[in-house]
Amino acid sequence: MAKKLYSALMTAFNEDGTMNDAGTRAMVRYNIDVNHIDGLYIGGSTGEAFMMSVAERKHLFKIAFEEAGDGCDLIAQVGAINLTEAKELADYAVNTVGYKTISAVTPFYYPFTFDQIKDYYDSILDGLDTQLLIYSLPALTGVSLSAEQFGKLFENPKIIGIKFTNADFLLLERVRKAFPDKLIYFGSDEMLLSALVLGVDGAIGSTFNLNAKRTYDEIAAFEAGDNAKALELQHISNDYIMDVIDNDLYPTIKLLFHEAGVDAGICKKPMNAPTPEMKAGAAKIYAKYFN
Ligand code: SI3
Repeated sequence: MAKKLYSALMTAFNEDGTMNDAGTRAMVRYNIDVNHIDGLYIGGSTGEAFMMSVAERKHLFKIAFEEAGDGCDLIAQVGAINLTEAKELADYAVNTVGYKTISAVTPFYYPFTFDQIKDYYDSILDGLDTQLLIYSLPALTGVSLSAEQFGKLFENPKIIGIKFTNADFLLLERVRKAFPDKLIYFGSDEMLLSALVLGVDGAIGSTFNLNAKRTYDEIAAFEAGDNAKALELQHISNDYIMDVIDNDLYPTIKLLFHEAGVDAGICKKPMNAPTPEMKAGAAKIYAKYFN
């Protein structure tokens, strides 16, 4: 099966923190029309969803779905520390809007037991005709699941895989070997090549919003057995990713969209508003990697 690339969709905001629908729709279009992306991951970390109200998250699901049409796969990230809200978001995404696939971040902040985490996923899925990707991101959530624990979550047949944002390659290898039929989408863009070697099904990430072509070329080189070319492309991507992180990750990706002619709005506070220095930095990055 061909490996798939998903951009983690950004949400455009105005200076007053309200949603900028035109900007979000324009980023959906860019991903479909210019990147020819396989899919979009909507309302994740890159989408700033954890700083949005339930009403805003629902609205995001609706406009992204409307704009994308059948142009690419869509995954709605419904996870929230408030399980009632996560269930409401899942029900809305699936039954009101029509998403076929959802994802949910592991519940975070409190040190929940594994049984509580399993109950969270089973509760989100209860009564819903859908499929779900576990969103595992230990660096930000503090929640690390073992291969055995992933296996217990997979006992729910609606759970089809993992968005694996983790640099633990032994765990990745163990999960890959134990669950060959489950989907694993890797989420640390700067380590994609190593994850490809371990047999991931694709990747979901923020940096593909602008860097999709180079990443598709890397995957193609890897699949053709040209590891030297794949590594050369990963080196360039990592130079790009490091430059973007140094310039402030999410605000800079929006500034890069501006450089590409897409009015992507800005980030929501407490993320940074773009400064003149950040704008100049983004212009340099765009010229260096995309011209
Ligand atoms: O929206 C999302 O949930 C993601 O994009 C997750 C994805 O794994 C990204 N992680 C975070 C925390 O943003 C990566 O794409 C990440 O931005 C990239 O590898 C740069 O470090």
